[in-house]
Amino acid sequence: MQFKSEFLQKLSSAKKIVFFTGAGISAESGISTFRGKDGIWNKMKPEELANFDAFMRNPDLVWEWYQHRRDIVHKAQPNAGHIAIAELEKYFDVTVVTQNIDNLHRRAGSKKIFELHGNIERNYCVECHTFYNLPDIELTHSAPKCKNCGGLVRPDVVWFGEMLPEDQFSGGEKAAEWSDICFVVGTSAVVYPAAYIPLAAKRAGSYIVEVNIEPTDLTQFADYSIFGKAGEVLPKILNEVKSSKIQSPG
Ligand code: BV8
Repeated sequence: MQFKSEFLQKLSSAKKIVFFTGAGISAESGISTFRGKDGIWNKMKPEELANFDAFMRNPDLVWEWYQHRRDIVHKAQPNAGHIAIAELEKYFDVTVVTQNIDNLHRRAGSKKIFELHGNIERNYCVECHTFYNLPDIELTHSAPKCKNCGGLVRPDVVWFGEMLPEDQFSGGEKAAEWSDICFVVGTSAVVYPAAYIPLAAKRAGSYIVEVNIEPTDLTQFADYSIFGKAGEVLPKILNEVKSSKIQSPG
C-alpha cells in the first residue's frame, strides 16, 4: 500500500494525533457494526432498545440485550488496528476519541481515551447513581436492583436522546482541534453530536485522514481517504512510521 506523499510529510512533522473511531474498528474483532449489512440495528430497532424509555418500559429486555453484547465483547480481542493505535503512542502524542463502548482500545493498551458513548463494562443505579462495574455485579438475565436503594441498574452507555458526558465530549473535541492529524476510523459519521468532532478538527486546521472500507458522510471533508480495513491499514501506517523512523519532533 503506497501512501500519498502529502500524508507522509504530515506524518513526519506531526506531534499530536487523534484517532476518532467507530464500530468499524472493532468489526475485525468480531463485533458487528450498527449500520453495515450485518449491523446490529438491522436486527433490532434502536428506538426499541437503546433508549431510556425503552429501558424503563422493559428493563429486562434491554438489560438482556446488553448482556448479550457484553458476552460478545468479553470474548472479543483487540485487533491489529487497536494495537497499532496503542503502539503509535511511542512516536506521537496520541489521543483516542471513540464512540465505541467495547473497551477494546483500553485493552489494546491505549492510554489517553475519551469515551463519548460510555462503556459497556460499567453500570449505574438510575436512582442513586451508585456505580456497579463488572465483575462486581453478577451478570443476571434481568436488570439488577441497586444494593443501596433498590433502584434499577442500567448500562453506563449513552442512549439516543441522552446527553454525552460533558468531560468526555469537550476533552475529545479539544484534542481533535489541537491535533496535527485527525484519523477518522471505522465510522459512518451519522451520529451526532459525536460526528461534529472531526468537523471541529477540520475547522481548526487539522489534517483529516479517513480510514474506511467505503465512502461515508465524512469523505467529502477528508483531506485523504484510505479505503481498506482498519486492521490492515493502521499496521501499515505504523510500519511506515517505524521504517522511516518518523519520530515526533516534540
Ligand atoms: C443527543 C451507545 C440530544 C449505545 C450509541 C436527526 C438528525 C441528526 C441527529 C439526530 C436526528 N434525530 C436524532 C438525532 C440525534 C441522535 C443521532 O445522531 N441520531 C442519528 C442516528 C440520526 N443522537 C443522539 O440521540 C445523541 N444524543 O442528541 O441528545 C440532547 C440534547 C440536549 C439535551 C438532551 C439530549 C446520543 C447518540 C448516542 C447513541 N448511542 N451507542 C449502544 O451502543 O448501545 S450510538 C452508536 O452509533 C454507537 O455508539 C456507534 O459507535 C455510533 C456511531 O455508529 P458507528 O460507530 O459509525 O458505526 P456504524 O455501524 O454506523 O458504521 C461503521 C462504519 O465502519 C461504516 O462506515 C463501515 O463502512 C465501517 N467499517 C466496517 N468494517 C470496517 C470499517 N471500517 C474500517 N475497517 C473495517 N474493517
